[in-house]
Amino acid sequence: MGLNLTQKIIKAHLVDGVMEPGAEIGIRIDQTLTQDSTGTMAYLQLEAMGIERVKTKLSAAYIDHNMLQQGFENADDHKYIQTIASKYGIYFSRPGNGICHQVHLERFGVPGQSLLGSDSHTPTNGGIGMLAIGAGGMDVAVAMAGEPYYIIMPQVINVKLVGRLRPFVSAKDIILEVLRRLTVKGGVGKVIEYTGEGITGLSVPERATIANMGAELGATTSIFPSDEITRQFLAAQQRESAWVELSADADAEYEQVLTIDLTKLEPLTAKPHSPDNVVRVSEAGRIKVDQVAIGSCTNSSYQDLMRVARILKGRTVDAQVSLVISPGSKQVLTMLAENGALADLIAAGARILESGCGPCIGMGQAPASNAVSLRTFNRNFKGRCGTLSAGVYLVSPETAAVSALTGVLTDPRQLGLDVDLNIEMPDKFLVNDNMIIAPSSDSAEVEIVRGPNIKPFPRNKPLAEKLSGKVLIKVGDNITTDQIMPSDAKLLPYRSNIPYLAEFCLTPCNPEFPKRAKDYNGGIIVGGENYGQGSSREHAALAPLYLGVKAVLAKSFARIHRANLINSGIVPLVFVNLADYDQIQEFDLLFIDGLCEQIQKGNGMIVKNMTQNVEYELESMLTKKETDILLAGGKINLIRNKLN
Ligand code: MIC
Ligand code: SF4
Repeated sequence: MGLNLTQKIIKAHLVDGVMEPGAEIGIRIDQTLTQDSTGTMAYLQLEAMGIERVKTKLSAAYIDHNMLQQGFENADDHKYIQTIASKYGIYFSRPGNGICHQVHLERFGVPGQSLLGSDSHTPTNGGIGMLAIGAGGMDVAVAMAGEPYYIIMPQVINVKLVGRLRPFVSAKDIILEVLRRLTVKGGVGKVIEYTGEGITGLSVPERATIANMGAELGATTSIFPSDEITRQFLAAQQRESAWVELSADADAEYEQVLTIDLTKLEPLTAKPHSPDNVVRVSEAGRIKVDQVAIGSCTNSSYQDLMRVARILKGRTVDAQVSLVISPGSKQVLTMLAENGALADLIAAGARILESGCGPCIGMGQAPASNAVSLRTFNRNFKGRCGTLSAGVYLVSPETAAVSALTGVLTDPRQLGLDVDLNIEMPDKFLVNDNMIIAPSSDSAEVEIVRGPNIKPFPRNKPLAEKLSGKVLIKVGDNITTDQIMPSDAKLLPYRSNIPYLAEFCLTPCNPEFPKRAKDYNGGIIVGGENYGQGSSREHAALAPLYLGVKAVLAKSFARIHRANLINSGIVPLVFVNLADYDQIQEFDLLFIDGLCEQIQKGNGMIVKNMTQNVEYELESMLTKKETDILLAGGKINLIRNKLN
């Protein structure tokens, strides 16, 4: 039996374990990336490991998330990351150079290599044929130190694309269709592999749009083959030598096959407040729009913004709409400036933001109260845009641009615009790496600059035999890390200050949570399905740790958040009987006896509800590695123990 592409790349990187679905495997990591909002923590952890230079083929540190610099905190973080990067052998992409995933695709991504990034949208580089996985900062730090990355061998789902997209229908609509079919938890424990003749009609950035939003499926990653289109993209980026041809064997097998006929696809939108709440734009009803935001790591490539410019050229944005555009990279922005498209955007009334994440992570452009915001981004979780009462609709750049003109959510085909949206990929991109700083060749010479905003990260103690605590909060399904550890313009500057952030932990679910945790000297969180979906921020584990949370009991967990909990020494347990979740109440006192022994034995775990005088069976589902991490009280303790 042949291998699919995921299996081929994993096989080439396998350093531990066997490639059987469900088994724990260790893979060699070729490249890493960090961004500023998870980077400070990752580099503090790297420092704690005591190595001198990173051991990867390439590591890059991007500044793209928080660039408002409304206080010294941000600038402190940037300086810290810049000096650490120089000292440890890491390329530093300066603020203004663009969004990590977009720049990485342009300048560093290599088909067939593995990439681990401290950002959940790292799979974007699956568009160029990389095995690109998002993880918590701690895991990325360990990979920089040359250690393998451990995952459960994923199942592979094949999405077969046939036919060609029709005008005004785009790559975003493909991934929205996948989300509609599979939902936000349909990809957990899986890799989504794209094949079929339909992919030959998609450029590398279009493939990257699709791979990017595989994160919203909860997937470990998504991947496209590396073909002639990939070669042309790399050649146009002056990196043809990085190209290798890669595809699945003809007789490869998959866990599940989904076929999407691109010819039949229509413009889609994900309605508030979940990326899988997908309907046809034409069937969404008449929705008045207050804001349109175009950009993010999903949709800010040269092709995307050229299409937007063609739609807007010679027209004016509706009087009731604020249109903001954040180009994905300096390369994209410069090319638009040189060919005049930028002037068309500005003339139409678009507000041009700097190249970075911007409104996608709530860094500015919070909509008005009860506003409707159309965004080409990837997440529309409640409150993420900075306004709790606003509703965000996720759409393609074409739908966004046309709706900005009409002032209502509009199927872009309906306006009957006579514009050619067939944007050829350039033979040559404008390559100028002057905003990427190579690391110093003399580490000893570089002094690390540590401003007052850089605080040490919290550490846990080795696991105790008895665990007891009150249920501090009980939440429902699909709780996001944006709810567990909110991020916006007010909080993002404090990503290296856990004590401050902890004051906001889980407050979107219950404003009392931090106070409760302090009053009861810590305790336990109870969650529903897919607890911790979304961002890779380990702050969603470190803040609870700081508040004394010892365990999270849930119906199921999102992959990255579960790993972050374990890395912090917080025990994640899964209900065997879902009825127990219904029965358990806030403030119940829970007790686990013989915790270490039960964890070492594996699986079944008895949790006593002292308040209700009943017992529950939960599963730990820990691998051997995860067991060791938990027993040590977190990954940093385990590594320290090893080094000593
Ligand atoms: C996001 O899109 O939520 C972020 C901000 O990029 C996060 C990382 C973070 O919280 O810093 C992610 O996706 O991992
Ligand atoms: Fe940045 Fe948004 Fe992409 Fe996260 S999803 S990396 S915040 S652009």
